[in-house]
Amino acid sequence: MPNSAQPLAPISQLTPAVLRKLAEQIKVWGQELGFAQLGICDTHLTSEEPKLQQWLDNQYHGEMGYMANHGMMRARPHELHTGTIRVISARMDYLPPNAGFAANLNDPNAGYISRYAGGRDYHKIIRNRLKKLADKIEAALKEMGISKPNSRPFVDSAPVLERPLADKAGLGWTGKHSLLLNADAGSWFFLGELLIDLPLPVDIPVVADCNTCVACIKSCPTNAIVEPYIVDGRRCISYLTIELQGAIPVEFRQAIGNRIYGCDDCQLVCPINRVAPLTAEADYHTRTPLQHPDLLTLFAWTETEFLKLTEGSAIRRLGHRRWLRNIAIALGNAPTSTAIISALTARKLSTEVDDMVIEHIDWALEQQHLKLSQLSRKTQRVIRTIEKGLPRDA
Ligand code: B12
Ligand code: SF4
Ligand code: SF4
Repeated sequence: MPNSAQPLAPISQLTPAVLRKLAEQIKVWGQELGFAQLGICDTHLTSEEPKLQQWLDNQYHGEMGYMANHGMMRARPHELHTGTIRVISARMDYLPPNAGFAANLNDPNAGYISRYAGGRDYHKIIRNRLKKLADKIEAALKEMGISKPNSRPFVDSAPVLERPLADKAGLGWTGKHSLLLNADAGSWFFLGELLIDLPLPVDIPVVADCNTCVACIKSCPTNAIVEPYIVDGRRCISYLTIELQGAIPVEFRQAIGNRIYGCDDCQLVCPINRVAPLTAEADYHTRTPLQHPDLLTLFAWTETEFLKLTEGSAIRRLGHRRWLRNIAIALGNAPTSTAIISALTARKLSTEVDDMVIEHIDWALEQQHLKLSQLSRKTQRVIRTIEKGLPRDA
């Protein structure tokens, strides 16, 4: 332990051997902090820039203005946080136990909530853990008489290309659905990163690919994976139900089915996910009211109930209005029922809806009536057939 009065030496004093040992130690700390894996890469993402530009030029970001706002900073972590020379990329598993994917998707009277969102909001959890990792690095360097590194944690909302960085840091390879895949863990994990000015040794990217598989492309309900590795955000149910502020285009409403917050289909059909481990974080377990929830119960929540029952969850940011918008679509897609028609009609009169929500309710009512008349026409035909063909048993 150096004398506390002594000035600390600069980071440049660290030898390659010490940095190698520190990198190993950082990965151990990462696991102790609940991350499934950590990897280290440099900040050069130049080869990603034209692909990102093309994606933006194609308007695939839709209303996500934040994707276009920062120019090419997303591909330049050193511009985002000056001095950065390494990115410590981290992944954290979120697959909850008893996910019940098939049972939930197969029940049109229940809403489906993407399994990353049923528990506590991951942003805070991951940022806090990355901050703790930074504190451990700082303490270890101080112990060696080296000055404090300059670092900053990021997760999701920052203008940085997290998936390409994680790919570079050896955490997995990019699947055709554009998400990061890990041979031992599938894709049910979040990414986060610590930008830092320590010249740590970098990891080697994983060489693997999807081979001839195209399951995710074929299964996407809205054909959002327009080419292998390229997602047109505007078509993705995750964008439509979470990011989009206004009306959901009519062309996608039936395909959305009962998905009221996000979508997991491209991950559900992915063969690599067969080996995915369950999360060790109880905070990511799906809360009871959000596990296989009855659509009519959710639709009846007042704004106060919505805010209370989604406290601490990412869903809260959606707001009650868009929550009702999404559920209205799912109700329109549900089998015809007088209870649904009554609930939709009653909601239209509540003070909690605006024109945008009302338009979705009207669409849902139209779908319900359409199915009702189709059903009654069919039933009428059956009755006529019985009367004609089976007069004795009619
Ligand atoms: C914007 C965004 C979205 C948008 C757009 C999605 C998209 N694919 O871009 C929407 C709202 C649709 C979305 C949806 C989802 N998202 Co999102 N999203 C982001 C965000 C904020 C930015 C992604 C981005 O930079 N897109 C821009 C485009 C250009 O990047 P890209 O898709 O990676 O494009 C690259 C490829 O096209 C590649 N490319 C082009 N040609 C080729 C060819 C080859 C051979 C290869 C290898 C690559 C390649 O080059 C491009 C540039 O690098 C990140 C967090 C972050 N800050 O990075 C999370 C993130 C990517 N999302 C995440 C998740 C979990 C989801 C959902 C699963 C959520 C859900 N269940 O509803 C879905 C999955 C949809 C999907 N298949 O992508 C996780 C992914 C974790 C993982 N395992 O990879 C991230 C990293 C958030 C996090 N911190 O954990 N998301
Ligand atoms: S999340 Fe759903 S809608 Fe989006 S790309 Fe994947 S399968 Fe398609
Ligand atoms: S479903 Fe197939 S093509 Fe899509 S990401 Fe998984 S392995 Fe790759």
